[in-house]
Amino acid sequence: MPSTPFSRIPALAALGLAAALCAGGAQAQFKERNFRVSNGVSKDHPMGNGLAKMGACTLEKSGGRMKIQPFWDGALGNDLTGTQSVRTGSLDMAVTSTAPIVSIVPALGVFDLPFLFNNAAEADQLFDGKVGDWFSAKMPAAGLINLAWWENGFRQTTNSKRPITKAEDFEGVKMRVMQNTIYLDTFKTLGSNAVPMAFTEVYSALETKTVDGQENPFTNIENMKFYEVQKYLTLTNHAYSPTLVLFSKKVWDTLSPEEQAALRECAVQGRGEQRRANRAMEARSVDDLRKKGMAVNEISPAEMQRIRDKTRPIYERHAKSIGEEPIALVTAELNRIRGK
Ligand code: TK8
Repeated sequence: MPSTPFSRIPALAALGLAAALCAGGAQAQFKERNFRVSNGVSKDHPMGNGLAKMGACTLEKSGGRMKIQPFWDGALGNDLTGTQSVRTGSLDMAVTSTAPIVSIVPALGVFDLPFLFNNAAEADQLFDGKVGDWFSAKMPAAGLINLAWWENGFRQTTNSKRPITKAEDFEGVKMRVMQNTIYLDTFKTLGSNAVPMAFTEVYSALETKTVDGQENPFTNIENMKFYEVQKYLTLTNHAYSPTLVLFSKKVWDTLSPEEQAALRECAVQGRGEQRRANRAMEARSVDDLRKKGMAVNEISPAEMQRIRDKTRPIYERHAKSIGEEPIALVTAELNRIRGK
């Protein structure tokens, strides 16, 4: 007499089969993937912290099947060309500032308006809320999925000619700016000779004095070693740059719902880590950059007000190219956050 009554074997077998199917099903929801990610910054940038966190998360959720593979220093293209490759599906992901891709999604231009944000806390609230979702919802029409909003940071000004202590000191400085009409206008309005250029070309342009200066968050100034070719650092905080974590819609549409959910959840986990690492590095940056030989100065509140006043007309000049709705949404949300 078999030890297990026949009557019970089918049920046990069915249970075993179901368990195997579930396990297999869970694994079947995740195929072997290796998503390549383009970055313009160098390896030890806080973007690397974010991508490491995101990658550990996708490996864990997929039973080791979904890998994230970062490439650095624009090896797979600069912000714009890398994003174009993502749109065609020849590249899976790109981590990029919004400014260089405003030609693809004009509404993103609102974030280039000078002095739009007062601090990172209000930026986080805006990007991680319904207004951030509104802008992310604009991306699929361009063949892009924005997985999360990460941080580039508040932008500072460096140059090799002189300390910038007042509005007039910008005059005659050949300033590299991102390939973006609002940044071009901002620095022309301040009297600089603004030169649009991809991030990947900035170090050599500074080194050869093709340009005198550039503007970027502390982490980029330090990570890209601009301190080696720039003497003066002025704390202008003239704009807050967000970062997009873009995924190719062409590739996205081939993924299972579980794979898509894992990428979104892990990009949000990466966001927390990237912002944390970015802000920790920023907190040390002024000291670090002084130690590396930069002359660091702030501008007096009165002079900063003059600079703000000089750049205010830019809002009106670019309202049409950005679009009424994005400007109205961002303005209303910032007023709400500020309790106005
Ligand atoms: C890095 C760039 C950089 C940006 C720039 O890929 O180009 O100055 O601030 O962060 O996106």
